[in-house]
Amino acid sequence: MTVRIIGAPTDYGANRRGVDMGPSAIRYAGLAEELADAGIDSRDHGDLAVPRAEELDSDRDAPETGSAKFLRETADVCSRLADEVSEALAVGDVPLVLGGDHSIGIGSLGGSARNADIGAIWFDAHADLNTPETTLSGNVHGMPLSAALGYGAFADMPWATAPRFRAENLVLVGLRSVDPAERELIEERDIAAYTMSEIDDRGISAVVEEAIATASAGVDGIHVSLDLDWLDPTEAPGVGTPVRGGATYREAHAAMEHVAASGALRSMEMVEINPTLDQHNGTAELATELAASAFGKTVL
Ligand code: DIR
Ligand code: MN
Ligand code: MN
Ligand code: MN
Repeated sequence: MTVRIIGAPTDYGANRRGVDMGPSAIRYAGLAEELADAGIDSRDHGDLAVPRAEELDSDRDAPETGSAKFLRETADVCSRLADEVSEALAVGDVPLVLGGDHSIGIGSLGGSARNADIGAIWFDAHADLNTPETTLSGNVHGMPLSAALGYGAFADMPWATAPRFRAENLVLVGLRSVDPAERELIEERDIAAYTMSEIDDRGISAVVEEAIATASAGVDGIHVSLDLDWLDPTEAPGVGTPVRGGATYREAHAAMEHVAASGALRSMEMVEINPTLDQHNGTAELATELAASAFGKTVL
């Protein structure tokens, strides 16, 4: 197995500048070395070209799509990202996408689901299930799952929908900040969702084992999306939207180890790292360690 590293340095989808430096921060933290030390082969395919937000007009919302900032630019980057991800899979590589804000999940899911049925585990404080109609922020990083599943205005955006990904194979893990409309959607579509309270009660291993079973049921593989704000801000302060009460260092590693042990991992992404808000690049360093665990690093 070769891990193909693909950088997607966007910040179109987030309301604070700095997540576009995520891919650099993760590479500088030693991702390739961390993987090599663990005996994991990787190849870095560099970054997608992403025009800077300052050079664009931020309020180019098309009226038919409601409120979704930089939607055109997001569509462009995600279409190219989906191509890269699906090309990597076609030659047998496992894509590891480095964000960037979470809107790039639209491209990762789209590429991963192009030639296979997939499930997804979404490790995140947030549900990322807003639509252009329900969003309170206009930030597309709060919408990638609705985009991939074709909800709301996304139903008419073929670039956004992941062809072979269905809600019954989506599992949200670590929720602690959910908007009212997202709560309704989770209920309505019967989406599997675990809050931090459930992790407190049942333990991370039981929850993640169940999540893997649900996500991988009847599909060819799973996409793992790791929003670093899933972790507690004491472990991962360098993120755009920190929420207290997140996963611990050990819980995060345990979760990734279960992912590795499942043998179902098809593609992965790590998003929302903002080195300008970090302490000594610690959040990116943590991300490199978690990637190694997800791809099978063991102590003995
Ligand atoms: C909020 C925050 N639900 C939104 N979402 C975030 O803007 O839609 N996602 N921070 O990562
Ligand atoms: Mn997210
Ligand atoms: Mn989040
Ligand atoms: Mn986000």
